[in-house]
Amino acid sequence: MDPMDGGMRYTPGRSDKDWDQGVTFLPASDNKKLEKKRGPARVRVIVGLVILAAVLALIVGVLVWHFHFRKDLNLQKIYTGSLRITNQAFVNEYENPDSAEFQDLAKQVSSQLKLMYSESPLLTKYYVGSRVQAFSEGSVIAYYESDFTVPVGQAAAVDQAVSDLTNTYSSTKSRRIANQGVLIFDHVVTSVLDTRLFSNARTNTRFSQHTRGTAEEIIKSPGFPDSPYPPNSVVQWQLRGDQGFALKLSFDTFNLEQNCANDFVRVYDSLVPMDKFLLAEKCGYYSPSDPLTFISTRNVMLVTLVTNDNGNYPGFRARVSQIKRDELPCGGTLTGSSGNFQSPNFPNYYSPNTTCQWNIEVPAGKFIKLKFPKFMVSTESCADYVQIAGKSKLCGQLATNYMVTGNSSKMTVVFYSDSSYVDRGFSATYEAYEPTDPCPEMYQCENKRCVKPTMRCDGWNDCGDSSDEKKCQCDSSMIQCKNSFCKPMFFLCDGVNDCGDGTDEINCGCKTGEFKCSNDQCISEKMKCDGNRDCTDGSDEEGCSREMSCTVSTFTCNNNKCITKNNPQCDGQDDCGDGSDESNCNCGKKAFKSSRVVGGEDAVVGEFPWQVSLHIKNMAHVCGASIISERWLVTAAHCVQDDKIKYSQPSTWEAYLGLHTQKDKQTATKRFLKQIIPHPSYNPYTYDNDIALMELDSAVTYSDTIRPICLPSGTDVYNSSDSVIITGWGATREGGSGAIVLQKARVRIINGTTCDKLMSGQITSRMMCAGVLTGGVDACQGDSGGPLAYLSSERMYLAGVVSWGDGCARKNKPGIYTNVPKFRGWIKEKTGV
Ligand code: 4AZ
Repeated sequence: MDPMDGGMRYTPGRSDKDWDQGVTFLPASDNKKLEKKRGPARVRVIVGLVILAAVLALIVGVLVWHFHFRKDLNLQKIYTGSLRITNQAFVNEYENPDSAEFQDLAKQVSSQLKLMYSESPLLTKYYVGSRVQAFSEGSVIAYYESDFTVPVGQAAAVDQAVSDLTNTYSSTKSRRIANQGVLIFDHVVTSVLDTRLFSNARTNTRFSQHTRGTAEEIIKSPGFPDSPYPPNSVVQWQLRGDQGFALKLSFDTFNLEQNCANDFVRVYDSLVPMDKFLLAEKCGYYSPSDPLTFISTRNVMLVTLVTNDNGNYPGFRARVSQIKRDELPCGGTLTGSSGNFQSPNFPNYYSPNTTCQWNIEVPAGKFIKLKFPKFMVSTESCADYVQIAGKSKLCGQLATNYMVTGNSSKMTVVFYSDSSYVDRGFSATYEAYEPTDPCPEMYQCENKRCVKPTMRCDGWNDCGDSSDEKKCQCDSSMIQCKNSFCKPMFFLCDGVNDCGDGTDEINCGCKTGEFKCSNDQCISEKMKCDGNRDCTDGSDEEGCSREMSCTVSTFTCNNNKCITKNNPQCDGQDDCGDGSDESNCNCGKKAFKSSRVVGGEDAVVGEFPWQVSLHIKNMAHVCGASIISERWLVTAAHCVQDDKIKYSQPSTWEAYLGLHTQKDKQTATKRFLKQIIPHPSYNPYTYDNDIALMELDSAVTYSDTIRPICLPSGTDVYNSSDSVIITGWGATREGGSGAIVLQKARVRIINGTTCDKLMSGQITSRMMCAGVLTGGVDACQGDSGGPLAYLSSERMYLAGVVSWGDGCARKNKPGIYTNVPKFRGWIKEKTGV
């Protein structure tokens, strides 16, 4: 029944006649009667109207959904692919998409692709069309894009169908598609095109270039070097060489945004962007002295630059030349007692589809020890690998000087790379050893490494597998752990389980002046409620009366969410949900992906681009400082205290940024100071709150050698034994003279309680200690104000500021540093950073 007839529409009928008349002529005053009489009909009309409106709304809704939203439920899917046409010969005209020859062959390829997809009923339904993008030699390789419009729910099935179908044509066995068409295809490969490469929101540009003979062509990001690359762009460079050659692409400048999710360059071993032939995706900075260099398999390569709407970076410049792949050393026979070899193109990226085999043979009766000073072989599930003596495959990044020992005078080493994701490769050395004495005059670890005999039972894991610390008979200066480890005596009862079995922490109790944590750890009473989690369970910060946002042991996001994880900032994970823990992360990275202080070594140029040298004007280096923004430096308050010289006056100072060698001041960036803000609570007697801020008279421009260090959050914690780096031009021995070249040294965080004991109770919670307690490595005079840097999530954080110490590099006398997380709020308040 039509619902409209259910009383919604009023058609006067015979039986209604009287009622109708009565309605018309009843006196107005008899309203009640009127209502009573009209009641059922009026309700029916109202109900009818409501239902009518609902039905109309439903119809409109269905139509809107059908014509508007339904189309959004379809996805545009683009597959890029390549295939080899075995029964055609390449002609030069195929390089020109406007030529009749190109268009003729492209048409044939497109129609045969259509036939190929028609072999799958599913693909036939959603196939839109194919476009041939390019051809290259061999016999003829066609590069294409195929479009599909796919309902969302079918996307995975279509991916699978494309993959299944192309697999049947992927073998080297040529097939004529459905026995139709004249072209015979093989090596059909397809990949889903990354959606970032075909977003309509981006401007698309494509360049083609053919490098010939010994010529060297240049490709540059748009605007380079005069202006930054444009936002929201996809730029592609299709690169070709002559037949029989491979292409070598060397980026001599590469300066993109740090975050590859925003801007990136991809290099493909193909003429279309296919993941199967993706050699690398790169962003950030690479040094001209250590250029990124890629080698193709054949005479084609594709470079893509994808940018989003923010970030203002110079871009890249790369040289393209031709090489003969077989001229790169790859494998061979190696003899003699020692020697070395490396992956092709090392230390630059090895090429895809490479297999090299080295046969090493040392004098009879000796065994082979193989060491890898550098080993970086793409980690994609060991798709690329090094295999030694037919045993398990090595891949990924191995520790420096990773070692493998053989038990014969012969060894084979195979290096294999597949079609995608390349890396820098490896360098290797081999040497013969006496089977009876594998570590002459050294201690042999269980993992076969050799370490100095003095490293045995010294409390540190030098072997990497702790075997140098096992079965130790400790002398009286060491704690004898039950598990037979020895640990330095000052680790006794310091609240940290250094032995691993708790021996060093039993029967400790807590002494006067100490606070007992809920986990029985003892810490200095001064550390209770100081805003740092000194007890590993954080119980020293519980029940504190101070007002805090979230708690002291959490990170407060912009959206007021509290993150309990340690050091959540800039770790690549959006812990806050609003990205606030991942904002302002363009810091703490050196420009170059290359890789005084007492006991240190020369830094590499640009390795610590936040390091500043503070000079008294026209005189010499006095203190260090760290760049935290284009305008602000952090240094030590004791560096800016007046004595005979007015150190507190900005006009006293000149700051050198981007300096490496004190002799090369003229090449560094010099700035004068606008203001100096020492911490108001700095105590010149105790060195408590030893921190100061310096504002530059004008902003600096960041470069490869000038960039900021990250500031830790107020809640960041450093655990004892964490490794940190100190840098400076200070004295290289106690009482000695300053360094010319910037020095770096690695020290470890020392537990606050231990340190307070070693420093006779002079440590406050605004200080932290770091050093090597056996002595020999430390900051020293002239390093003050400089950074103690902590590496977290591949960024360096300003954990501390060099402050004071009892001499330099003395045994059991760590260096004392200002605890920067304590001053995070103050820094923000004064500088806005
Ligand atoms: C100084 O005088 C100084 N060993 C800095 C650090 C240390 C000692 C002295 C730590 O600048």
